[in-house]
Amino acid sequence: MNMKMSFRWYGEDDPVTLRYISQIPGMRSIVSAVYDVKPGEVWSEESLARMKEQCEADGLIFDVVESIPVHEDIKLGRNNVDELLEVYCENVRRCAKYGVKCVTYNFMPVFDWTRTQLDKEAADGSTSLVMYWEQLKGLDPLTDDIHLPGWDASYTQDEVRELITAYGKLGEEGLWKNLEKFLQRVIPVAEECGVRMAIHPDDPPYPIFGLPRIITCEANLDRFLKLYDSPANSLCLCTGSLGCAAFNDIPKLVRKYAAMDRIAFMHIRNVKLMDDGSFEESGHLSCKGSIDMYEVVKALAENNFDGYVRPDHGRMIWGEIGKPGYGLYDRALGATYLNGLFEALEKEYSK
Ligand SMILES: [Mn+2]
Repeated sequence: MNMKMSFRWYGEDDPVTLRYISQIPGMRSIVSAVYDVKPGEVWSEESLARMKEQCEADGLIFDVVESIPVHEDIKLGRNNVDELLEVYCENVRRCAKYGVKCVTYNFMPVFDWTRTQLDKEAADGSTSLVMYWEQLKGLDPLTDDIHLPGWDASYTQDEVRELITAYGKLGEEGLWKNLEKFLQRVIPVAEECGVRMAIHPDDPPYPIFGLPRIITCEANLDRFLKLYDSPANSLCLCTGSLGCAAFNDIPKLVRKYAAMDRIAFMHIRNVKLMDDGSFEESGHLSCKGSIDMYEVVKALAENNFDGYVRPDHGRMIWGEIGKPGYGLYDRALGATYLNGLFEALEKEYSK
């Protein structure tokens, strides 16, 4: 097949082993990261070499990194930004040295994603991540003690308040400016070492608690790609993140950016949108959510997409216990479903 099927692995502490991942039909690549250092620190070559070896021992290729986190001070454009950008570039070079071809990152202020519950039970007993506006309403992180699931617990409430205030002052245009500075510095390094940088969209793709969000919609994706016109400056197009806003037409976006060869990585999962803008993560099938997966894969196949694909979050099924969204079973079912769609559509469009 043209596309490269991949699976996220959280390293040696992940209850899902590389051996199990290698048993999923058609699995090729591992998406991982070095987890024992903080953002803004250099990744050790030993850790990268070990990751590469471990994957190869199970017949898998470690060639996608998700993610090299961007330090808040880079996003905020604080005084130490040059030093932090140099560390970032060094990490890209080191990843490339150990075979990595694609590096995912995001430019979301403070929180990588927002959900109100990680184990919402469906009628069939499976559980998944959800965001209900009803549960968010009336909460103000500047005055309340909020601990939403998935938020970095290493921040104190005061630190969170300080960051939220700083981002409020920075605003969207300030964040765009700092993103451009990041790209000007990092993309030439990525080009030099044969890596495609893939920005992950904001999840969800609209402001939360007044924090600016910029990787959200077609106009902003266009603006982002124009900031640095190079295949090394590409998208990690996450159908579930962009798809939890009704204003995003996912197959249309996929078709457009695949035709421009500006998608390096596809995160494919489904979400079920509610009338009030709330959403539930659902199984991967088209019939289970609001996104038509046949149309998404068709848009890729029409454009001979040969980048990376991974089944993004799955539900917890069959009694599995593990990291919410990142169990083995439902993501494996997602990969198998996607393999079927890709085989059919790639054959259809390569004729
Ligand atoms: Mn994603």
